[in-house]
Amino acid sequence: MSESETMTAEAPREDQAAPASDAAEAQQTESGEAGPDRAWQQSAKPELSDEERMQGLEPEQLRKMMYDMLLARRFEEKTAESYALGKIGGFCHLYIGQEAVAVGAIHALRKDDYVMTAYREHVHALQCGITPGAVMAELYGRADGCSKGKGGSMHMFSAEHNYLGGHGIVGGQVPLALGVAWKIKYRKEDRVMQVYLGEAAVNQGAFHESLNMAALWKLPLVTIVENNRFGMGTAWERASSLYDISQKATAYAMNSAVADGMDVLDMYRVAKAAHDRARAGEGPTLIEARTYRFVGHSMSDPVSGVYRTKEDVEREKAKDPIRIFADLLARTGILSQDELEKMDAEVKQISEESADFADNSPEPAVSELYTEIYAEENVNGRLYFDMRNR
Ligand SMILES: Cc1ncc(C[n+]2csc(CCOP(=O)(O)OP(=O)(O)O)c2C)c(N)n1
Ligand SMILES: [Mg+2]
Repeated sequence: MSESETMTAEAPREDQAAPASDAAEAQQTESGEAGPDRAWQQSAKPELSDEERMQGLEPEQLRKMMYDMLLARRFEEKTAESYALGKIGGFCHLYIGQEAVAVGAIHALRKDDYVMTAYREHVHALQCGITPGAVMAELYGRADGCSKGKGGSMHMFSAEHNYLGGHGIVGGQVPLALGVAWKIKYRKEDRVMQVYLGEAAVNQGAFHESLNMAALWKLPLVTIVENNRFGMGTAWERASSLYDISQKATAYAMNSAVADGMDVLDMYRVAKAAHDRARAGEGPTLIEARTYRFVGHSMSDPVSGVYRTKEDVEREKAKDPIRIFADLLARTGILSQDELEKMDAEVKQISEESADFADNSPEPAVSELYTEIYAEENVNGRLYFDMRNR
């Protein structure tokens, strides 16, 4: 990792010395356009050749990254279809457009590392190795879902895959992840805790308390802010006095980096460096992944209209992370157009099969209502909620 990508309070990054007046200027922007573009100019994505971008990764792993992003996209398209048919109920937030973030960063983890995220989580769950069938069955609220059909879209979980959810309270997962990172250090394990959150959560108190403690105790916590520019319908520059999220790390003398969240290899590069530091006992890193969602906030929000225009979305779609990576793999001879199409047909088939699997999975038994809760049944068949009568 080059010097320019990390910073501590002692050694601020040159490219991120954004004057306060810039933030004020960005705030005056009504459309949300000027802020993001200006901020990108300030951040440092190094100019790399194709070879450097691929970081010596084996062709097989590069193809797997492509496969995972394609599967994520097709799986979520199938999810949207099933939702429209009424097979999935409740809240449902899709990740379409943001695939490179979780796919790149989780490829840079080992299987025994932990992942935790918010409610836009289907792809993180898949990437941790939960099968498409178990994720889709969870979306359908069925017994074969990874949370036995009791969690739904926002509360997937799998201890077996070190996937710790799936959290609906904005920012609520960050202190929990801090606790896991503390556990890793306390037990002297060689593991990393990777936690994701949306940009709208970073002005919450719990985020700052967690970062401070993680830095103070040099915990192996890698915090990835998925900056997709909107918290529901509120543009980031209308909600925050500071545009550049990675700068928040300076308050805690913590390493930080900006990653191109539309580039799976940039995500891999930045995350890998953060994991190496965490394993070496050098403490936490804050990563700001700049990305964009091509779909509405949730299934009940239109793609464009009120807070962003159709043209805004179309402009960002030109940076589709799947297209960008497919072009790289084609021109370097790693994956031809034909091979890509075959791969696409395969993941579409898997997505269809996951929906069939979910359809055929039973509803959870009523008795499941009383398991995995913070209470136990007493002799009268009533629930103890405070455990005092045990
Ligand atoms: C504590 C809390 N406040 C408000 C909400 C309602 N809410 C759900 S999603 C959301 C926007 C969060 O945006 P961001 O963190 O940027 O994540 P994104 O949806 O863009 O992935 C809000 C305000 C909530 N779930 N929890
Ligand atoms: Mg957001």
